[in-house]
Amino acid sequence: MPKNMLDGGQVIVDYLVREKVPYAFGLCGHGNIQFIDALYERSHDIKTISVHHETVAGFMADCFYRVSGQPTATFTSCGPGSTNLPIALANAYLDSVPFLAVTGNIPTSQFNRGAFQELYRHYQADFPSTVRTMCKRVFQPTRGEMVPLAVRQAWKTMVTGRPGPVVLDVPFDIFKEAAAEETPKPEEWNANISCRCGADPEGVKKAVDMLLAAERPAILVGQGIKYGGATADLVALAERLQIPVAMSASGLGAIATDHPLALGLVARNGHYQANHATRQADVLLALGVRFDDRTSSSWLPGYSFTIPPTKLIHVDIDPDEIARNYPVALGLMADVRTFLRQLLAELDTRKGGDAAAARKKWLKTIDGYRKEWNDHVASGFTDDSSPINPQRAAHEIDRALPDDAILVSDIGIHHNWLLQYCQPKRPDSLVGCMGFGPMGFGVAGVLGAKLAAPDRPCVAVVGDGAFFMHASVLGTAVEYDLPVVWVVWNNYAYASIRGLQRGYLGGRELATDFKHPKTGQPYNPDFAAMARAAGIDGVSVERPGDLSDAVKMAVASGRPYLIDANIAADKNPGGAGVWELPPLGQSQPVIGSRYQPN
Ligand SMILES: Cc1ncc(C[n+]2csc(CCOP(=O)(O)OP(=O)(O)O)c2C)c(N)n1
Ligand SMILES: [Mg+2]
Repeated sequence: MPKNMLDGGQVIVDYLVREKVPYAFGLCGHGNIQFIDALYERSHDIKTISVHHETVAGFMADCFYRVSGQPTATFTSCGPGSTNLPIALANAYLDSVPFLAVTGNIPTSQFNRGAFQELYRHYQADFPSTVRTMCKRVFQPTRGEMVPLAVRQAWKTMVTGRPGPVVLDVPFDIFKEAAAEETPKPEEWNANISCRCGADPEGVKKAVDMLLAAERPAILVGQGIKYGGATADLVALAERLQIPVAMSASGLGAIATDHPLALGLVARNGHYQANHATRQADVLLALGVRFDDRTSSSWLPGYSFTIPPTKLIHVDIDPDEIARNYPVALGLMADVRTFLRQLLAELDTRKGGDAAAARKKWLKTIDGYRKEWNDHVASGFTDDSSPINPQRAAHEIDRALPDDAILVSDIGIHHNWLLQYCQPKRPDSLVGCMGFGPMGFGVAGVLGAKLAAPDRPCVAVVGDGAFFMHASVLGTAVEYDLPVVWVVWNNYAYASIRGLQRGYLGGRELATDFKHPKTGQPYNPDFAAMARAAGIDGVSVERPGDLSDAVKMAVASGRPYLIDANIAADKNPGGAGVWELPPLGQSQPVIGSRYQPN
C-alpha cells in the first residue's frame, strides 16, 4: 500500500471516530479480524465491546441510540457471524433506530467460488440479499477506493429522513486495501444536513383551524415525538390548547404520566380514559405515530379510534406512514418538532379564545373515565398472593425506581403489564420495542442503555424464556463492569403465547411451557444461581412485598444484579381495546364497550 494511504478498515474506523461514535459492539470471526485490527489502532478514540452473541451487539447499539441519540456501530464476521445480526437490524429498522452494521464478507478474489462461509448460490457474496428487508440500505464496496464514499453515504442514509440501520458489507481484502489519504469529513457530508422540515404553511393554518374548532380534540403521540426531541413543544401545545395527550406504546413517556393532560396508553390493552377519549374525539392530532394493530385495536372501529367520523390530522416525517391505515382529513409530512413550533407560532397570531374554558367539559368527562379505570384496576395493586400478581409486580418494580431510571422491557406478557402499570416520567424512562418485537431486546439492550447513561439506574424486565435465550449477557456485564439489573419475570412459560392457545385454541397447549419431564412440575434453571455462577449477584423473590426492596437493593449495589421473580402466569392484561388474530377471532375489552357514534 502506498505511504500515507489509509486502508478500508482504517477509513471506516476513522469515520466513526469523526462521527463521535464512542463504541463498536461486535463479535470476531475470520471475516472481520482486519476491521478489529483497525479498531485496535484507535482504541483510545473508540471502545470495542466484544459480546457473546451478535444479536446482543445489535440490541446494544439499538438501545444506546434510544437513550443517547448517538448512533454507534456493530461489527460481525462473514457468513454465520453476520447472519446472527438480522433480528436486531429488523428491530431497529421497524422502530426507526439507526446504527451502522459493518459486516465482513469473503475476499473479492473468491467471489462466486463457494468459499468458506460465502452465500453464493443465487449471487456472489450475497449477504446483502439476506438483509435487504431489514435495513434502510446495504453498501458493498468491492475496491478499497470505494470505501470513503460508501461509509459517508451509509452514514447519511442512516440518519437522514426517517432514521434506520444501514449495513456496510465489506469483503475481506477491502479492509486492508488502500482506500484514501483522508477520511471524509462529517461536516462536509453529514453534520450540516437538517431534515427538520416544517409542514406546508397552509396545512399548519388548517390544522390550527381544526384544533380551535374542535369540541373533543385529542393528541396521539408515538416515538417520533420522543426521538425527535419534541416533548417540551408537545407539552407546550397541549397546555396551551388544553388538549389531552394519549400515547402509543412507543410514545409512552412523551408526556409525564402524572401530567393532568396525560391520558396514558392507547392500545388493545390500553387505559380506558385513553381509548375512550381517542375513539370519541372529533379531531385527532397524530404526531409521529404509525397506527399499528396494537395501538389501533387491529383497526376495528370503535375500540381505539373511530376514523371517520373522527377527523384525523396525521403528521410524520415519513409520508409512507400517512394514510396507511386511516383516511386523513389533513396529512402533513414534517418533522414533528418543527411542526409543533409552527403550530405554536400560528397560535400566537390568533386572537381570543379561552382554551381552558372551552375544554372544561371534555376534560371533566375524561376525568370520569380515568376514575372508572382506576377503580377497575385498584384491587390488583394490593393483591398479596404468591406467585406474584403481574399487575402488582409491574407496580412494585416501577415504584422502586427513581425518576431518572431507565427501564428496558423485553417482549412477552410482561411488556404488556409494564405498559399498563409503569408510570414513565421521562421520554426514555420506559424503553421497549414495538415494531418487530424480538425476544432478547431487553435482555441485551439494557447493556447498551447503561453505556449510554452510566449515571442512571438501568433495569431490564425480561421473560424467563428470553433470558434463557440470551443468558450470555451475564458474562458481558462482568467483562465490562456494567451494573445493570435484570428482573427475570419468571412464569415458567412462553406465557404470552400460551395465553393465545388458551384464549383462541380451546386450551390446546403445546410447546409453550417449561416442565420437568419426571415430575411434570414447572421447570426453569435457577436463574439467580446462574447469575452467581457468572460472578453476578442473584436473588430469588417469591412474595410481592419483597420485590420493591429487592429492586432498590439491586440498584443500590452498583453491581450487575439479577432478580428471579416468581410471577403468576395465568392472568392476562386486559384493557379498553381489542386485538384480532384473523381468522381466530378477537379479544374483548375488559372495561367499556365498543363506541358507536350516532
Ligand atoms: C426471537 C423471538 N422468538 C419468538 C417470538 C414469539 N414470542 C413472542 S412473546 C414469546 C414468549 C416469550 O416468553 P418469555 O420470554 O418467557 O416472556 P413471557 O411472555 O412469559 O412474559 C414468544 C415466544 C419472538 N417475539 N421473538
Ligand atoms: Mg415467561
